[in-house]
Amino acid sequence: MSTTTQILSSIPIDAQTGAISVPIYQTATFVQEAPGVNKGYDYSRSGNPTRAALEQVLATLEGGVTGLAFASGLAAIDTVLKLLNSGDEILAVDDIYGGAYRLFTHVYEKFGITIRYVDTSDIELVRRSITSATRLVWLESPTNPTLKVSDIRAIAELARAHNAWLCVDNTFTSPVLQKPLELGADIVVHSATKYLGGHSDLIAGAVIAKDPELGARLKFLQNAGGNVLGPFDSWLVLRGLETLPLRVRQQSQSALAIAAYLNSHEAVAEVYYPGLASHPNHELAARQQKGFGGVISFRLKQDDQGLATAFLKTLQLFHLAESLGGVKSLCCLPCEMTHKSVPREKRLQTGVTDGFIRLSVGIEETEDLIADLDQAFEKLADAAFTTGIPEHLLATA
Ligand code: P1T
Repeated sequence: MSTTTQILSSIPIDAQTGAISVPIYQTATFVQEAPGVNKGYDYSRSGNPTRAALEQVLATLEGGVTGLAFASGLAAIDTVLKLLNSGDEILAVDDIYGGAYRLFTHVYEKFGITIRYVDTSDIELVRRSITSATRLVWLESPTNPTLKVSDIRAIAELARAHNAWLCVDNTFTSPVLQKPLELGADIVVHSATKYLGGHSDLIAGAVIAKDPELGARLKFLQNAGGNVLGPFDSWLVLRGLETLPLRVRQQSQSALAIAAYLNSHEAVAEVYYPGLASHPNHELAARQQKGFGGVISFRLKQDDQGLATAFLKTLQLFHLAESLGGVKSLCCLPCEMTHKSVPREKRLQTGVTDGFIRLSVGIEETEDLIADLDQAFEKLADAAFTTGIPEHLLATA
């Protein structure tokens, strides 16, 4: 069954009214017939029918048993971390979303959890780094923002052998392109703010677990912590999901063409996109994913923050904003935006220089997006690439 068919057929028709769109149960509580006697719901933090419909679709889509919807991607990640105890260790990919880095390092370390960041695209390094204290292996694949790809199946085996859970942040690919639970992961998380929602109009997160017992522990933590997604935003994510495969297909197709365009541009030093044959993990990505996604990063030959800023401000269809995965194309400068909470030395180690640029490709026509990049390169070309950054572009940078 295609993913679109799977999504559309797993969104329930309302049994009471036949409504084809899931009703928004905008309620805090549910009237009980007698104390403890109810129709399956007692209080919307513990469970809400609109959220429950979304959670079921999320579980189905990722091939899991339990799906849980949260108020943000970070709330989802936070809930997974609460599975750990003081003294436990997380082995995490070294190139990671800045907010996840901040939560791991500045919140959980103080509770006695050790976090070690390694390049998980190097399986030997993972093998050498995993210890008997490792309880959780944390991957983004592809990573934010250098699009590094790790071997999920091989790492799942290593994690299992060490009695550790493998959690994969599947935000960048979405279940349309990659299903980590089928590759052996125990937990998948999403910033549903991105591709799942798809329209840059909400903040949401998701956790999906394969094992019912682990799912029940996560559901307990969801209710205990209370970081749930509200009914209206649950409905928005459900509506976004209906077009997820169509959007992701278009975004991946455009991104591949844009990556190839950037790769052949004389002003570009390096393009980070797993769909390019030159990407160090291209073969693994082609095997592990059904497509390469809509995020591309690159560096200009003149790797300079001012020049990159001027370039970004010259773009018209790519809007300068945090986030990714929406229908409108976005661009950003990770060092000042999404990855500002990662110390500069650490950023530089993973290649995220001060001039490093990230693009999120939307659903505009491919040629219009390439034309937009082209006009930005042209404006910079004469003055900037030969004699430095033009004053008028830097004035508002
Ligand atoms: O923003 P929020 O919904 O809380 O999701 C956090 C998050 C988790 N995981 C990944 C891989 C992410 O990229 C994010 C959020 N990222 C951005 C806002 C960004 O622009 O990269």
